[in-house]
Amino acid sequence: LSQTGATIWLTGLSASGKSTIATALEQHLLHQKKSAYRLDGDNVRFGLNKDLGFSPKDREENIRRIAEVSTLFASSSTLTITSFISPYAADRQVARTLHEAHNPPLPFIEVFIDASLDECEKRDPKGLYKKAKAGEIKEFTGISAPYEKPEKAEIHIDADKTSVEESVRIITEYLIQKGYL
Ligand code: GGZ
Repeated sequence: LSQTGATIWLTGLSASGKSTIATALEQHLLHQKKSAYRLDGDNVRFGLNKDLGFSPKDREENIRRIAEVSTLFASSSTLTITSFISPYAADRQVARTLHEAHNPPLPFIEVFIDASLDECEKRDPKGLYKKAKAGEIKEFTGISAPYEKPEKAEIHIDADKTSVEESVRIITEYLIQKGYL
């Protein structure tokens, strides 16, 4: 394949719009006849990682495995899009380092889907914030568990003010500029 593999690593709160943007981006890339694959909770947390919950240790292991899998996909020349909260900076760094240490190094593009907690709580599509505030869900990111904002993300999207289409455009412009697309 002439295509370069890369991992596009979305990070952000629950209800920030990660999955919607990841799906739209995947569709866009497939329409461009690029090999693209999306990893998200639906195909990872219910399968490979179904033994894991949401304690700090389990999230660390969740992200470690996803980092390994995304490295495999990216090394097969696939544009790999991951869509996980990945709240800990150290765990995201593990994912980045794994890509950089690969031979040849694989591009790792961290994309911060920066929606305010206020906005996410307003959206609350699954009622999870409401349950977390009522104490029915423990260790919920943003309420009773931390989210460490990225400080060196390649792309920062102000998700309160940016449409899904515009977000896809921002990411694809970056990929083109870097020669990955
Ligand atoms: C955060 C939780 C939790 C807790 C269940 N904290 O909005 P969703 O529902 O569809 O996406 C969230 C998803 C987060 O899984 P990740 O694998 O992305 O998390 S991490 O990267 O931190 O390992 C949410 C649901 O799972 N969910 N309980 N306690 N989100």
